[in-house]
Amino acid sequence: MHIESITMHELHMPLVHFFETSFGRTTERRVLLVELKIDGVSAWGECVAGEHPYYSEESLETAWYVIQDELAPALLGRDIDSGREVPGLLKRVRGHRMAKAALENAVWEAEAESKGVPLWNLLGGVRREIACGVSLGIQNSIEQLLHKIEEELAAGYQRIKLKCKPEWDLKVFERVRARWPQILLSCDANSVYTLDDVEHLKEFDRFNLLMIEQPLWNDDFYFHAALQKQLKTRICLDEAIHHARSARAAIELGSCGIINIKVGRVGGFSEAIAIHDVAAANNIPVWCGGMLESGIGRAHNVALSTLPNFSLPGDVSAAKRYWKEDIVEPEITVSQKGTITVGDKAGRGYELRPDLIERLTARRKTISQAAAVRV
Ligand code: OSB
Ligand code: MG
Repeated sequence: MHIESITMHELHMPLVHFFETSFGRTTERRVLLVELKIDGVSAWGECVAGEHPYYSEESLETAWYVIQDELAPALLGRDIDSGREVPGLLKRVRGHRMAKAALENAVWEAEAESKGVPLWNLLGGVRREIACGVSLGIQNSIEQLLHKIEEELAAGYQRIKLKCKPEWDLKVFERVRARWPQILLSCDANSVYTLDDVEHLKEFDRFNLLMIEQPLWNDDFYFHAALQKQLKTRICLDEAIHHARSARAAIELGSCGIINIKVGRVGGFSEAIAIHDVAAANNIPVWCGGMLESGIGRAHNVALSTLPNFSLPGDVSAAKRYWKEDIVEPEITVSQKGTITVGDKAGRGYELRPDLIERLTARRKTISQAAAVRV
């Protein structure tokens, strides 16, 4: 597979409902897509970096720069056989995993297309139906949240995750549990608590939560291990897990009982699969996280979720929860039993809508071999 050119597309996509976490509220996504021309055919990847470097150090702008100046030049003109070769080619650049993932995942798409197999199959998937949950942001009122939960449960979702922060935690869980004592319920703090909150976090044990996601610092798993010893509820790490080695360290330390795998956060499908395998070998269940993706990133998350150890419902939910119109067809939908089914089509499994992509595009840049200098 010969990599001929790389085009970055920045799309502006308004969310149907704002999404609020402990680090702020998002109303419109700026989505960075990469299009790789490989043997004359386009393959796509999504960079899940946010508008601001709040969830991680990366942002759309850092990804734009590093793809343009560092990563694209390392790939252009190469002849490769597999997505698995991409991490090695990009290794010299430290970090910037979301930018790297966008490129690597596009190569996996191309590989699946060229072999005539579905992407999920190429990744090592074993199930045709994946379990879906929802991530519900902080709302303007608890009543509004209860109303949303009711809607999502009626739509069939198998697990409800609540974004939380001090002042939006215990009193919220009280109300939700009073109404739904049995549902699969979890929470995600996005690193908002510290060790001063240990007594407060112990109160979470009263609510029979499936997990508490990333309660402490984004770069920590040492103090998460200390916290886990004091909690009955399992800790799930998200932000802190960057690769298979950190997953192994976190598991050996006892920092978590569950791992959230986001393909962007870990630098691409190869590393996501490696984390999946480390977790599986240690009996730690994983699930697929979300980053408010457009159809391309969502389709990739669906494919990844078919691997065997993705045994808990992921944050992989229907496109209509985020977008009035999504850029792939058929629309990604969730069944009444809270599942998404994968098909037999080669590659991504969903077609692009070029006219819509064109309409949503705010900025575009093509990097071709001639312009790229490799030292
Ligand atoms: O921590 O899982 C997170 C969105 C942006 C940044 C961080 C997170 C999230 C989500 C969204 O929870 C999940 C989704 O895409 O539905
Ligand atoms: Mg999270």
